[in-house]
Amino acid sequence: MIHIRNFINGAFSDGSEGKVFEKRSPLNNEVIASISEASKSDVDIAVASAGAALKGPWGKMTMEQRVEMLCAVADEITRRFDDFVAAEVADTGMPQGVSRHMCARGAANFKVFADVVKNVPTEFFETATPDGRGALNYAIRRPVGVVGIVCPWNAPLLLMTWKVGPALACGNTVVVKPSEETPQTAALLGEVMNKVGIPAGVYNVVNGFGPASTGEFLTTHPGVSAITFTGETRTGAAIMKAAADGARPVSLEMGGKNAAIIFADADLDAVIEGTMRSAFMNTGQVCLGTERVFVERPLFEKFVAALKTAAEKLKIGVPTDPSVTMGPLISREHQGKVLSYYKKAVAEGATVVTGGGIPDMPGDLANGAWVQPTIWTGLLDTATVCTDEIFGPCCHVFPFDGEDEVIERANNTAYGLSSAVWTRDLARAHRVAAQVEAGIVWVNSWFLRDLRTAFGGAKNSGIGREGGVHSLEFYTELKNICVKL
Ligand code: NAD
Ligand code: 6OD
Repeated sequence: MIHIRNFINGAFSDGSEGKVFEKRSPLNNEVIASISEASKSDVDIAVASAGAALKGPWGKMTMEQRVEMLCAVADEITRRFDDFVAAEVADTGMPQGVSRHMCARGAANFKVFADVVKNVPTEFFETATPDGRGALNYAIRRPVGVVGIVCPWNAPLLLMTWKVGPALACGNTVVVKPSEETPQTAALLGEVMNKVGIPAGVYNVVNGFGPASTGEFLTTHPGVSAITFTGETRTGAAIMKAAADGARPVSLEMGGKNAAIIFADADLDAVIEGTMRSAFMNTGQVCLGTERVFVERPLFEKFVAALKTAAEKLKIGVPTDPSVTMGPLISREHQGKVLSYYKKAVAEGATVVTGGGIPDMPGDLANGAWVQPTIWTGLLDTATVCTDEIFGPCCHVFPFDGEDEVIERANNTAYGLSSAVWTRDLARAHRVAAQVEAGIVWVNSWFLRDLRTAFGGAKNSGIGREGGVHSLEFYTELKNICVKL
């Protein structure tokens, strides 16, 4: 069993109150790690260290020096890639191939934002003045300060570095609160930071829970100038309330109940491949994943049969087996939640096309957080499993008859994170994509990411956009300087 400590002011430390919590393996529910919980005073020290680093060595570096260091962080993540993958796999249970894909983003998130800050243009205006001499206006960007980063468990390294990368590239310092379920990669990143010589206090990690624990201590801390969060919508709302004290900016990436819209002219093989990934990748624990699948009626039966065949070919098992394509859920607690939705679907009259229960697992794996990939048909759009975010390997497939109808039905949700539209008719693809209420719409693809593009959710799925120059809007203060000539 390993022990994970907090990383504060460049050093690993146990919590000052001596509190420790356990992390259990998703594979068999055995305890695999003990984690030091940061106390309120540990969070105070972390925030103070971040503030001091901002005024000290980090704040005094040129942008070029910072960018060079962040590229070194990316290189060191790549050098220790197998360690990151092993840590992430142990925490989450995701198949190694999935984790390798996710962890590669850990390095990319530093490289890309190092590039973005180097190349960002600024605005400049020549202004007329009454005396005819004129004035020059130009804008510069300054860091916002200490950024509090609160992370979820489903893609721990990717989602943490997606915030840490741009925050540091813009000259801020950070205090990160990893999910209590996935503390390992945040700790490893502390080792990386020290190895490449990032000054103490620039990157801090405080472990713990949400309410009345580290998450709340961090988000209510007056020394934190901005808060960026990824997680459930109701947690985001609580964090927004905390940020209101001190009128601090928030960036919130939250839940989804995303729709795929599949027209009968779509390339069926591509649609099945894309829908398999969007419904079942990472055991359905992807915020951008598809839990509502709308299929144009002429293709409906064929699509359901093909998706069922493909889902039944998923190989469930331990992540270290390279032939395994689906691991367990994150925890027994989450398994209970997902299984309760499997029951509700049946109670509300769903036809279970495949799955609906727990797979038979040998030996101690029977204690793990396994569920079957599950497909339903036959429910109304308003059924509980068609409206709540489940965050498991499941989807409901509905037939539809027309473009206007499907747009209305796809938009009939409180969420608005992403959507995937599948058709060979380009004009229709543009029409539908423009009308779907979501921050991201993929056409004939899913989870194809370019980190320079805007990322975020509409409606209850988010507030603000990050990615490329949009991240600069959150992680910097834009200052206008007006020079009278
Ligand atoms: P969660 O909201 O339960 O927890 C996220 C983090 O917030 C954890 O670190 C938790 O300890 C902390 N937290 C909880 N309550 C808090 C409080 N009151 N104050 C401060 N911190 C608090 O989410 P989760 O279960 O870890 O992740 C799954 C959810 O995340 C899903 O809803 C999923 O859709 C969403 N998600 C969204 C995106 C996106 O980009 N939109 C990406 C990944 C996951
Ligand atoms: O690709 C990203 O930048 C991103 N934020 C992905 C989110 C995945 C959610 O599970």
